[in-house]
Amino acid sequence: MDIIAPVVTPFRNGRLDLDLYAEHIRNITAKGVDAIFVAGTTGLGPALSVEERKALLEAAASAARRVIFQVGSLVLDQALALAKYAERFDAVEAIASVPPYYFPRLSERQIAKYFRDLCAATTRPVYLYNYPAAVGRDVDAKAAREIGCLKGVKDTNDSIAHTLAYKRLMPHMRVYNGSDSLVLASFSVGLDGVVASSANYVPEVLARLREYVARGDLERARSLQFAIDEVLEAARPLGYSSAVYELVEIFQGYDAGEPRPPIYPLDPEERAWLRAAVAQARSKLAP
Ligand code: ELE
Repeated sequence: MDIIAPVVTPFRNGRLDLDLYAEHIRNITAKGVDAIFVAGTTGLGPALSVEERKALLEAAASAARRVIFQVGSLVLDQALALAKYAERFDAVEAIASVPPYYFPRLSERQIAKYFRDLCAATTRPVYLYNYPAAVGRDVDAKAAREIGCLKGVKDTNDSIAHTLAYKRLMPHMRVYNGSDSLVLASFSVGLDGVVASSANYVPEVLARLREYVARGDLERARSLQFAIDEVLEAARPLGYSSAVYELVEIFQGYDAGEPRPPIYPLDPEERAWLRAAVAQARSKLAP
């Protein structure tokens, strides 16, 4: 069961800090992360230019052995170009994409065509990144099977049954859940793993949680999950995408850079509040 980190994208004064990006990836892979998800939600993928996404992929491929590259775009040519570009890197084990978003009246057949175009553009496996809360549409297991060429899915969904359905209908597909509150559940039902933003700030905790599940020690695994849930509860009202940077600093002890507006960084007061708010959870997460 894989622990996959949708890595944060560090900015300094509006520009990518690629050295920090690679360093962060090296740190979390040394602590139990198996693969890196580039330009996902936590990585602010939809807010990055094509050139920025290419630069991130290059840095990730130099720092990690296994990389999944999120190429979703409303400009089809850009998504296809990114999928092609990824073929240069041996570390890229799959291309992932959100379905075309924003336009609420696209048909299921049109969504399927988008993914088939992606599949045709690359020799690498193509994964669906399903995130209905963000994208405004659900590409469920039946719709995914209809597409015909998908080799995996990351389902960011609060329903584990929704994620399991992909495995039921397509047993050979790699199936990951993307919700931080379902790490325990994902490991317990035998999914292929998780894509968890908390892998940015508590990678060693996720590795321990996986170990407890493997040993059948569900009580210890559950208390780790509950402590992660406390962190999420504290961080979400501040704007989770921004709070993740601060959580890396709190838990890993180094500056993880900043997001880029319109994903505004936290104010100093918010940062101090978050640090105090997660203090208890932090002691529960300590080994
Ligand atoms: C998850 C988000 C979901 C992680 C990515 C991920 O960032 O690409 O709060 O459960 O909607 O999609 O972190 O967060 P929630 O895979």
